[in-house]
Amino acid sequence: MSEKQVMDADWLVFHQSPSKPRFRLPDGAVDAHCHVFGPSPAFPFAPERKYTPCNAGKDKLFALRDFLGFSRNVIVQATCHGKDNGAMVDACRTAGDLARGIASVGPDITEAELRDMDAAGVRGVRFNFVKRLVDATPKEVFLSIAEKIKPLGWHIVVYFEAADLAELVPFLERLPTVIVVDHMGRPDVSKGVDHPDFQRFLDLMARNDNIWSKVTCPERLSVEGPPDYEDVVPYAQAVVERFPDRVLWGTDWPHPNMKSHMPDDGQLVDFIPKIARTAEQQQKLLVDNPMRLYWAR
Ligand code: 0GY
Repeated sequence: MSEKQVMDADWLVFHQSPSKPRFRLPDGAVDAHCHVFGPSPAFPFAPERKYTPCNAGKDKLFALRDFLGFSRNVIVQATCHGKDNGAMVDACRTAGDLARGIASVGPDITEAELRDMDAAGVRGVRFNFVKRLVDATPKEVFLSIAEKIKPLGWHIVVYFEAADLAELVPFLERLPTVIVVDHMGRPDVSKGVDHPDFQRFLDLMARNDNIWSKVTCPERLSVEGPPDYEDVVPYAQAVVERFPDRVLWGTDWPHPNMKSHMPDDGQLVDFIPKIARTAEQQQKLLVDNPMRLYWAR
């Protein structure tokens, strides 16, 4: 008998009636960081998960895509599904050319399994170092996975907390593919852009032109909070202005583990012109960069 999967008592469900963004997205805009949760029981959550979310399936994701004015999604495997990429791959297959995926795999993944996922639209793997989300994986294991996915032309998405960056730098600089850092490496925005921690992240990007950043999740990083998330603006602006060709943006729908509040996805879209202030920056952030990384073939 499978266990009944009831969402955590303190789980916040995604916004049920987001506002229509005032910012008009450029044609062909990509939501390059979002997830699907289940729906369970068709796609059960993994036994080793650290949280049990609400169901948030592909139909709801695609409806939000259309409502906000996006054309495409990059669906990132969420840790609540462990290494069972079924829900994410199913969503990619349903969307066809309108979605790409990022998987979570173990070192025992076979070439045939990778090729199967590639055919469904998967273009990378995620290495997660956030301790509240996953049990630690040895770096040697990640390096062996990196070698396996490299021949497919895939890249690696990394998720870590700012406090862990210094220790991770040598490892990141050994990875043989494009690397996409989630949420600007999660800076502590109370410290200021000039703080050595954030400067370390900018330096890492400056030294390594294979390292990209998602300028995502003001709702997670902000101390000030909604609706404007003003304290996150200087951080995202700094990354966009310095590395306009290596940035991506996404909603992070359905916003796992948000405890302070549930963001209005329309307001999140309205954050974009504050951090990418010119039409050229917006075109790169929302269309050209994700298309180059995810839809080149
Ligand atoms: C995010 C952030 C989080 C969760 C996950 O896969 C996940 O469970 O990514 C988080 O809790 O910070 O990028 O969605």
